[in-house]
Amino acid sequence: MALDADTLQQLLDTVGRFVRERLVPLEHTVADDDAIPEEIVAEMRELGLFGLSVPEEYGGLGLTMAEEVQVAFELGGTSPAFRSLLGTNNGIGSQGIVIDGTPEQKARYLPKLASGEIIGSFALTEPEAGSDAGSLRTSARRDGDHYVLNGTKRFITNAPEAGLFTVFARTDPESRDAKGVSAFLVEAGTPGLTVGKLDRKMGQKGAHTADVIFEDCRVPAANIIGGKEGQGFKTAMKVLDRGRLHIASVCVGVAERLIRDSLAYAMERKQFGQPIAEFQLVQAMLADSRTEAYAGRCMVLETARRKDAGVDVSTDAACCKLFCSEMVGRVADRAVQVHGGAGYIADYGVERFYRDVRLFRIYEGTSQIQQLVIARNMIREAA
Ligand code: COS
Repeated sequence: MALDADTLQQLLDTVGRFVRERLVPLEHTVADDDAIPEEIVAEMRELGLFGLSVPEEYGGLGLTMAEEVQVAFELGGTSPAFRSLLGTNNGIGSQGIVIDGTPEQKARYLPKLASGEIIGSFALTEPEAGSDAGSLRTSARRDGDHYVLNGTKRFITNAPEAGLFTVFARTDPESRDAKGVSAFLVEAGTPGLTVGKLDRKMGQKGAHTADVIFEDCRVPAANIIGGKEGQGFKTAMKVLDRGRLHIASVCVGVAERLIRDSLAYAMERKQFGQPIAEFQLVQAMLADSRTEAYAGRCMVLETARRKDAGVDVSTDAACCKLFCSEMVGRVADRAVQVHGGAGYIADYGVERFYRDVRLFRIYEGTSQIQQLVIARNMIREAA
């Protein structure tokens, strides 16, 4: 349900204040420790940040997409690792249930995801299946009123923290493509499920990924999302359509943060007797970044509003993810350039953002997959 304008503004102000006053001061610590302090996680829970997109009847805030992207703009104002921890509960770790789950699955899991009592995780990618998501090999063999899962999932965000995994596995052993794939809800602690060691990543320290391994892991048949085999790939695609829009909005938020930092530095830093912001070549970098971030903000808001109106935004969500993730890469590069030597030194934090934003062009569909989705849909519409 859409919030009234005042309530939405209050929410955005509260999240903005939380980001500036609680999260920004901890950015270095979180990167150094590769961990988000427990008291911060508790505050996130109190603010309802794990349940932004979960319907109100299951304890979430039930935001519209247009409202959610505005919250994500605010969350982009700090290290992406913070957003990553609550991102899966609002996106790929819960939306399979919200979109396609049975009433029982919704009632059992959504309240815990909305409150942040458990962390949700999305296990699609495998050692040999990433962009070609339909080719996955993890198998799910029916055995009485259970399925037996075997296989390995790779680079799974929040796997070490997760209480619930949405796992994609092949229920039709004869199939080789998307049609034989089903989605399962697998609780952490189920015998046969293990999480590998933490991946050592380029950036986003504090956010964790790891392998998830299934060895004769028995999952109740009631935990197949929607109760039907063969629907898993479509569930994944619907979840990713939404996730791509959310990631695009985080990219806009991070770009705006980097622009603020770059402007502040350029107005303070003096060379040749004046602030470097007075130099037109520096101004060009600031202006280009501002223009691109504004374009990203507009396209994300427009796509979110159209999604709320019931329009199929698969193509536009891919456009948003493609443009905004590439855009924030350019903005981060210019931010390093405006900061000069300081941009390369860890103490200033800009180099950390430069590494952090690199992931946006890769996960939830690479830029090349977005291009492919956009062009395929264009051809389909024209035919
Ligand atoms: N919404 C609903 N259904 C969708 C859909 C969407 N956005 N996209 C595809 N589908 C459906 C198709 O309609 C098709 O259904 P039918 O068989 O009934 O016609 C089915 O899903 C298979 O679609 P398609 O033939 O297009 O599948 P492909 O195997 O060719 O794959 C791409 C398509 C490449 C687009 C897909 O594999 C993809 O998005 N890959 C990237 C995955 C990704 O983001 N990985 C990152 C890791 S997850 S963090």
